Amino acid sequence: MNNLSILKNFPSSFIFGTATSSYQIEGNKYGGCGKSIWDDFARKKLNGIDGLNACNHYEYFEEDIKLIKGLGFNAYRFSFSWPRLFPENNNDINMDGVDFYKRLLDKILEKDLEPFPTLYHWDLPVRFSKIEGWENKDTCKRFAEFSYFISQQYGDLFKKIATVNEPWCVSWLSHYLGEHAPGKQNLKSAVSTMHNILLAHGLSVEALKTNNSHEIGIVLNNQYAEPLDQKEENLNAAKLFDSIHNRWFSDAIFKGKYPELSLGVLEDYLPKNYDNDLRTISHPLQWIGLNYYTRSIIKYHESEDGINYKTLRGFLKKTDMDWEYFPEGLSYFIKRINKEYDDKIPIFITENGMANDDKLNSKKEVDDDDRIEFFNLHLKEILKCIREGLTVKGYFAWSLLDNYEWAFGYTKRFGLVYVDFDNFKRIPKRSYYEFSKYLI
Ligand code: GCO
Repeated sequence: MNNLSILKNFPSSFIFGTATSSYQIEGNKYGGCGKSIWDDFARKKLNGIDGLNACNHYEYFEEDIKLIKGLGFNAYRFSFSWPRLFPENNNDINMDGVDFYKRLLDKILEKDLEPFPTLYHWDLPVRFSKIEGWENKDTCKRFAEFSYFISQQYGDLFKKIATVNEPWCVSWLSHYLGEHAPGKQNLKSAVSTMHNILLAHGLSVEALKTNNSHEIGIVLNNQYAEPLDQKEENLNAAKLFDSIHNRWFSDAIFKGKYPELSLGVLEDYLPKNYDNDLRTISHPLQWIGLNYYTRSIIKYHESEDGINYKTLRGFLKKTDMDWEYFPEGLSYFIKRINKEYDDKIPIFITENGMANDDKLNSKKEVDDDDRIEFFNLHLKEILKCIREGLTVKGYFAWSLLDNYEWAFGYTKRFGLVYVDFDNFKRIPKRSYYEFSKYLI
């Protein structure tokens, strides 16, 4: 049996928390929430499996915050839902929504947890589809207004705030691979979104800066690129994957430029004078969030559009998403941030976790030993980084609850807490008790 006794070795100042996102847990049928691009996508592409109910966190949030406290954690990462706050347009506020996040933040603070809110975790109000969503710079401006609103409304209730969650998913996964809303498969759409979502981040930083007390960050997801073998074509393919998936976003944010390798294939699709925006995109940040799950094996594969690679799965142990366990990648990227971008910036692992085929046993318990192993292996890497003097300051397990796993609907369970989606009953898994055993 695996355990998490490693937790005893972490410095007392290290932050442990768990992360969620609005669309995945809240349930948009409650509290006057408006529709997002995910409702539309679910209707068209996912047989209507959507976040209508999700975990009904809207009604169960007090129980959920208690559950976080019960883990011995001291922080909670969640996201604001733009369509909940502005269901119809950017002027008419839904007061139920405003009240909901006030009650949520009050509860978080009452339990002595540090709130780590995110402004955008993919639930773009569906009305923006009419103007092509993130392909249109107007959406970036509206996002800056939304950021300002949040800062004005709740700014004295949190310190740290993240602008955008995983710009790669917002752009490449959703506009080139077509796997997430809005489900486009078009290189031009993808590249303009890769730029605009970063511009939206930069404008959001400017809007948030009107409140001096914020510590502003962004959350990037990195995936390790393992070349299939040492053949030159595969080595180069892995470099291109890394450049598009990872470096595009971190180079822009930390260095104010896009990597040459990516520009070689993508520059033609960028808006004219994109250079000017890079100054806005690279405003200094106070912290950086890193989400890490797995690696991909990369093989050269010629393609008409110049994206000459293919991703394969390897032979390491896999999670229920078919993602390989590759904990070494986590320390690799922590090191990269400190060595290549900024040796002082506080790094928070804002997501890490696994889907497991969890089932209730005869005692109505969930024994998720594989998840405990997964956490243990990744925490080991983090501890190594701390001992090397790297600036990693916190770790957020993805996720508190089994929830709506996007295009996979409710079939993939990532939670520390099992959810019965028929009646919203929450049942802590063994991994939950492992954290609390060492942290309380
Ligand atoms: C992410 C996503 C989460 C996913 C998780 C597992 O930020 O990648 O924020 O919403 O559920 O990553 O796929």
